[in-house]
Amino acid sequence: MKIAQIAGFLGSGKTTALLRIVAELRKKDYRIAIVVNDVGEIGVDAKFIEANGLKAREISGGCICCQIAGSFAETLAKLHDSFNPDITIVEPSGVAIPWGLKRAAEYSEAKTEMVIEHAPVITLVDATRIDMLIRAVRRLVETQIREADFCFINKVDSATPESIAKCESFIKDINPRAEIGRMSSETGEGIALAAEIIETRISPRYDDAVEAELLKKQYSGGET
Ligand SMILES: Nc1nc2c(ncn2[C@@H]2O[C@H](COP(=O)(O)OP(=O)(O)OP(=O)(O)O)[C@@H](O)[C@H]2O)c(=O)[nH]1
Ligand SMILES: [Mg+2]
Repeated sequence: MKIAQIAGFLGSGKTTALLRIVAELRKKDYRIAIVVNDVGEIGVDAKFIEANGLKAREISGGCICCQIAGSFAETLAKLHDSFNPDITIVEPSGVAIPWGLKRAAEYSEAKTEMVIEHAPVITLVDATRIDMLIRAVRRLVETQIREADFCFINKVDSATPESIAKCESFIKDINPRAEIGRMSSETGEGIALAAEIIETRISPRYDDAVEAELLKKQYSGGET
């Protein structure tokens, strides 16, 4: 089962983008499940989603990349056994750490007969709030960018060219490896690309050594 996570700070547009990306993937007849980890209010109407032929699960009560990694793994195992999705799209909470989520997803292999494969980690960066993000939650946003394979500058329909450029240089500084795209759930820009990335590419499995390296970069404070 392939796991695709769409990371990004609170309100960065994850749910809106996820629903559009799922619609795109559904055109190709994939079996898709959605797992949403809401720390606050519920953002996705599970009944609505299921009426459209998908499976949806909500997990609350903590962050699935750390505090409740076990219930996340359990949920994935159950989804696998009952629905056997080709792709499970995960919306982590806005404060989740992508590599922690990879590790948590792999725990599910101990719970049933299944193999987890990761789609590229996609991180959304809200271009309309880039100044606030840099000012107020810089460390967290840096981590989400550093651990991404692909960063989408999101909400480009209502961001200024200056904000978009600022996002781009912020992302490049933190993670020169990451590919960068633009997204808008309003105009549909970037949605087909995100779906294609999820469909056709894979990202490495969780690796202690890689995480240690990422943490070292984060706490050395030298590179930003
Ligand atoms: N202009 C614009 N607004 C957007 C876009 N995508 C989402 N929004 C708006 O941004 C707000 C947050 O969107 P959500 O999709 O709920 O964001 P989220 O990241 O899932 O939020 P949390 O789950 O609360 O962290 C909503 O008011 C959306 O309508 C976009 O592409 N352009
Ligand atoms: Mg959401």
